[in-house]
Amino acid sequence: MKKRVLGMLGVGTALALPSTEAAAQTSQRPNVIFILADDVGYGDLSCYGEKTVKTPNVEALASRGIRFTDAHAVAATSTPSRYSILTGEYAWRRPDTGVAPGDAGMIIKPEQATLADIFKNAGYKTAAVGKWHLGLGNETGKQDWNNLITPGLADIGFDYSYIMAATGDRVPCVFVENQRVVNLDPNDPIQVSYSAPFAGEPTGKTHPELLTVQRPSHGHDQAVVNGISRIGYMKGGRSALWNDQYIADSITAKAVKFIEENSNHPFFLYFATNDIHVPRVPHPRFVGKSGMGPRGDAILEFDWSVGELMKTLDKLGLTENTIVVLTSDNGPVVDDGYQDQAVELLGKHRPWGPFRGGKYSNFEAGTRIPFLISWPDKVKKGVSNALISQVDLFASFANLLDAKVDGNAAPDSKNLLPVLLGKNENGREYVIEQAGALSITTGEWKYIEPSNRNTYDKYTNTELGNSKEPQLYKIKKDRAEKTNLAAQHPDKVETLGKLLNAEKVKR
Ligand code: NG6
Ligand code: CA
Repeated sequence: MKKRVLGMLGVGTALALPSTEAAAQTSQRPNVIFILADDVGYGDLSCYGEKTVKTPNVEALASRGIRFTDAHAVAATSTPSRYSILTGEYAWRRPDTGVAPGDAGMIIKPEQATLADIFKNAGYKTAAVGKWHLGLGNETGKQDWNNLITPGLADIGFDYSYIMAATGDRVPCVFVENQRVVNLDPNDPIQVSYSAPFAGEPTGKTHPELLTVQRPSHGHDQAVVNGISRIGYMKGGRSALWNDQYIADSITAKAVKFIEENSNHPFFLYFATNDIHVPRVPHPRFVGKSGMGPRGDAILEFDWSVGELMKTLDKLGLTENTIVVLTSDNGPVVDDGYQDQAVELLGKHRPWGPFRGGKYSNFEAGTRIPFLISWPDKVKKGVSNALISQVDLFASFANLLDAKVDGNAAPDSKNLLPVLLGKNENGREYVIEQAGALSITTGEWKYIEPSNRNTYDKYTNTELGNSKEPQLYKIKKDRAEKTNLAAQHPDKVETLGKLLNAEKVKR
């Protein structure tokens, strides 16, 4: 099937020029780096007022760019959130975008237009490095991990990829570079299953004595890899297993190398960290440094990765003409399934900032995420209170690159380029967010649709924000969603409910 990206207005002209001139034109285009943290909350970064953990590199980025205070992920978990960033489509429009197992088939179909396609079609070199979590191969459970895994990231716009298939806590625990498992010994092939254990292979449940590095607090009792039990079963591939302490080092090194190799060519780097997702096993040089155990230490490690990328840009003279977007896929969680002392050592730290809920929640902390953008050449530094959603990155960058996008692509993405570049604060009229139920916020008001789902998750200690009754909060003032005003403002409930329902039936 044909891709839905039709071509680039600007590139057509550039290609018609003599090649040196064309190259010069191309070289003026800004490089773009997306740094997508995992589970980093609004309150986890010192540039958002956090006092316990210092994140100086992120702070440096914030101080030379724009810090958004009302930015939203589309969903309160990874897979749907990432799906929406890369496709410009609300994940809840598709039933198959929930948290993906490690053997999920490709969720973004090769015929869909992606953010990476936009850049690639504009002549950029494109790369995805780090956590993927959007499936690989044609069909769930049918991948051959011992050969070229196809379709893969090359089919959705990435020239280069070095990824973890899913998450740190899901098998297979290997890096996949350009759709092949790294360091695989053909005599020890990998098998993966999400349905049944492999005969003779120990699991966390059957062999807890093997859990020498971290034990689960809930779930995570299947394959044992590096003294940690995970989700899913895996056999073989011993030479290919990642070393948990070195994940940040490995992916940061690959990202740095990609930048270095493309210093003379515009590039788009999608850098998705494993930090600070569970299992949190930062490198020993960060261990004990935050005083908050592995969760805090992983925040320091994340900050280090950011610093390495920025240092590389500085060294290559690329800082001025590189747009860096830093954000997180969903809100924070403290105990996400391992006994890593995150709860015990949290102290006064508030990962969710002034908001209620957290990862998995319809309450604000689930999807109100940190969001920074810097482009020293063009963007004045400051703070923006504009209402924006990650789903808008697609149309905004398409606009920056003058890309002509087919009408069916990125249906939910709005061009907010002037807002992202700090020219004004005319953000969205409303944003829709997903955490089981849907909610809609105008920045002023927030409405959470009624739902029969659980109100509380005892394992992660999360208020999920579900209620059988409609909920209406004056989110601008009542940031902790303390007072449900639905009964006092039935008109607001009706207007927002109608807006939400109209969005649901679109397309
Ligand atoms: C949950 C996992 C959690 C995390 C999450 C996905 C259990 C008990 N919990 O099911 O640890 O992996 O899925 O997180 O298995 S996300 O940030 O990638 O969406
Ligand atoms: Ca996440």
